[in-house]
Amino acid sequence: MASSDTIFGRILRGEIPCDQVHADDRCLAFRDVAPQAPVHILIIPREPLENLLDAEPGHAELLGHLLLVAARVARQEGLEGFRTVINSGAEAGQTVFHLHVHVIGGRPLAWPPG
Ligand code: DGP
Repeated sequence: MASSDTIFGRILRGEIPCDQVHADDRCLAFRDVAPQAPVHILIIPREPLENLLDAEPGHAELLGHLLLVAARVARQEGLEGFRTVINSGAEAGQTVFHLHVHVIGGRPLAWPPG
C-alpha cells in the first residue's frame, strides 16, 4: 500500500481528526490514539515515506528535522526523559505504513523493549 493511503495520510489531508501538538511545512505531530504512556505522541512527515527502509540520502535533513521536533514536543510536554521509537516493518511491530516517530514518556520505561 502506498503510504499516502494509510490512516496517517488521511490525518494529513484533514479527512480524519487528530489531537495535534505541532505542525510545520515538513511534519505533523499528534497524540497517539492508543497511548502506551502518559505522553505518547507521533510525528509524521508530510512526505509519504513507508518507513526507514524507504529513506534515501536525500531524506537526511527531513529525518533530522523529525528528531528535533521530537525533542521540541518532549520539552513542550515537560518531559525530563523520553523515548523515541521508529518501528520499520511488520516484524518490528509497524502497523501503519507511513513513517512515524513515537515520543513516549511520563513514566519509567523498561529496557529492553519487547
Ligand atoms: P506502529 O505500531 O509503530 O505502526 O504505530 C502506529 C501507532 O498509530 C499506534 O501506536 C496507534 C496509532 N494510531 C493508529 N491509528 C491512529 C489514528 O487514527 N489516530 C491516532 N492518533 N493514532 C493512531
